[in-house]
Amino acid sequence: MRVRVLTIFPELFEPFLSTSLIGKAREKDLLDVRVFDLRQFTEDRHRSVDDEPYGGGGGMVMTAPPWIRAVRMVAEGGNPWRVLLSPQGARLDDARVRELAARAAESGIVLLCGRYEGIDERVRQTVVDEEISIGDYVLSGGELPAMVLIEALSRQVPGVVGLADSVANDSFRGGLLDYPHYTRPPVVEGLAVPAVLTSGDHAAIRRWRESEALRATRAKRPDLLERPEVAAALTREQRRELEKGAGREETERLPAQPALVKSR
Ligand code: 9D3
Repeated sequence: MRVRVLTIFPELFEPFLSTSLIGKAREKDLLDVRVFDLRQFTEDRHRSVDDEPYGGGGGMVMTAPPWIRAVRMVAEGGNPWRVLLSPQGARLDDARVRELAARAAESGIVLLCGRYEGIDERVRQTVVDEEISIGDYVLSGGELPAMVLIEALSRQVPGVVGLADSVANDSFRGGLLDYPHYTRPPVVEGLAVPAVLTSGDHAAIRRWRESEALRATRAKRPDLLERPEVAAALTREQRRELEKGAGREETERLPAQPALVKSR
């Protein structure tokens, strides 16, 4: 997957792109990311990228010409999908990540990261295919949203995410929240691990996890259960649990007696 980033803060991307999953994907050539300094595409002595807004008002606006030159240059004669990270964009979600990943795999993608109060509208009109926001809160620019998008897109590239992770993938669990996880030590602050998880009964463990995933979803994100594709993916057991009505309480775990804590 080919990704090109345009920003006035290229240095923000270096550690992100070298670390963990993204770093490994780039080493394996599954991901080809290049970050460009927008100032390289300026033509004045001061390499300026902003100016005062027509019509007045506070703040500064990013000027169009460097953006337009930059987007055309980094396309390298190809036809990449051009995404402006912007508070005015459509909210990023799993469906949009998958759509964008398909476009990026096909043609590559260019990410435009704005700063200041905004970008001259003619940039959007001439060199942008789609505007994306990562949520309704104010950030200082499009750089962190671009990293969020790069990480989400990379996870859609075959071979980037390991097998263990992909079987635990949302689509396998039908869009419900995750079940609770436990690891050693067996008792933390007087709270023991649910006994079923150390029982060795794999069918019972699977049922418990399905039930806990449903309980967590109902308690924390009941809106997810309204989605037709999520409702359709419920198991018979889960549907029966839902029909019983009121949500079950979180399992209370009494302080474990040290003598009863099995070491494994
Ligand atoms: C405080 C300034 N705001 C006046 C109403 C407008 C504004 C301009 C520029 C707000 C944020 C920004 C910078 N943000 C982004 O470029 C951005 C962003 C975001 O702030 N939140 C969520 N997603 C995104 S994507 C790009």
